[in-house]
Amino acid sequence: MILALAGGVGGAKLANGLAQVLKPDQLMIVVNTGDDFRRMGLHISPDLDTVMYNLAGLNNKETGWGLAAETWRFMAALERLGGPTWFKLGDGDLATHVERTRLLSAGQTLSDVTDALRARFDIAHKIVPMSDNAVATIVRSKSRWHSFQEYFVALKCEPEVLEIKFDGIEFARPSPAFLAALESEELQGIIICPSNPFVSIAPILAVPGVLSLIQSRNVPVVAVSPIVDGQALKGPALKMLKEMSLEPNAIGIARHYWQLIDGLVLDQVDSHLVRDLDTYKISIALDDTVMKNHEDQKRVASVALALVSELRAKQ
Ligand code: FO1
Repeated sequence: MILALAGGVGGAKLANGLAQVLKPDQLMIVVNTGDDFRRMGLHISPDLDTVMYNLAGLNNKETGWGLAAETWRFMAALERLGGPTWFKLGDGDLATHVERTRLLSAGQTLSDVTDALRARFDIAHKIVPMSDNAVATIVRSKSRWHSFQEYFVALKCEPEVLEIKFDGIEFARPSPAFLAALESEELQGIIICPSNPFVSIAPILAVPGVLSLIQSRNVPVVAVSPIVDGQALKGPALKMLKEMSLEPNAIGIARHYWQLIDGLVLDQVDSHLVRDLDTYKISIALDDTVMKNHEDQKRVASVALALVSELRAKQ
C-alpha cells in the first residue's frame, strides 16, 4: 500500500493521479487539516474538500478549490445582508460544510465524516485526515499572528512569514487509519505530493509520532517537487522558501526534506540542478511534472511510483 501525503491544490492533483493508477486497497491519501477553519459556525476543511472534489471529478479547475459549475446565490444573499464575504462559499460547497458540521455535531470524528462524505461522492479510494484533533496553522508576520485562511485568502499571502505554528499539534494524534497505515506490514512507500512543504506537508509530519514512525519504517519516501524552474505552480511555496532562507528552487526543497526523503521527482526543466543535489544522497527522477490534465496526473503518479519501486528494489 502507498501512503500519499497531500494538502492544497498541487497535492490533490497528484492524489488524483495516484487514484487513477492504484486500486483502492493500494492507496491511502492522508490530508492536511491545518487549514481547517471555523466560519459562520461551519467547520470547513479546505484540503480534505479539494482532494475529495478532485477524486470525484467535481473540482473547479479555474480556482483549484470548491466545486465546478458552482452557483453563488448564498454569497449574494449574504452580501445583501452585509455579512463577511472575503471567504467565498459556493452553494454546492456550502452543502458540504453544512453536512460536515452536522455530522461532527452529532459526535462523529473528522475521520468518520470524511469517510461518509467520500462514500457519498462515490469515491472508492481512502481519504483520511492527518488527525481527528483540532490543529490550526497560524503564521506570524511582523505585526501579528494570522490564521491560515486570513493569511492565504484575506491577505493574499502578502505578509512576510517570520514563523509558522500548528496550534494544538502537541495534543494531536494521527487519525486511526493514518496510524494503522504507518504501522501496517502492507506499507510499501510514502509519496509526499507537490503541496506546500511548510503549510501543507509540515503539519502532517508534525503530528506527534508521525515522523518517528516514518523513519522507523524501512519504506522509501519519495517527494514530488512543488517548485518547477524556480516557480511555485500555485500558492506561496516559493515565497516561503525565500522567507525560510532556503534556495528558491528544487535544491531548497531537497534541503527542506533532507534526511526524510530517499527520492525526489523533479521537472526535467530542473535537470541542471541534479548535480548540485549529489550531496543530499537522494535518488532523482526527472519528467514533465506539471499536471494540466488527468493524463499528466497519471504520468507524474507513475513516475513517483516507479521511483518508489526502484528504491524498494535497492533495499
Ligand atoms: N481560496 C481563496 O483564495 N479564496 C476563497 O474565497 C476561498 C474559499 C474557499 C472555500 C472552500 C474551500 O475548501 C477552499 C477555499 N479556498 C479559497 C481555498 C483555500 O483557502 C485553500 O484551498 C487552502 O486552504 C490552501 O490549500
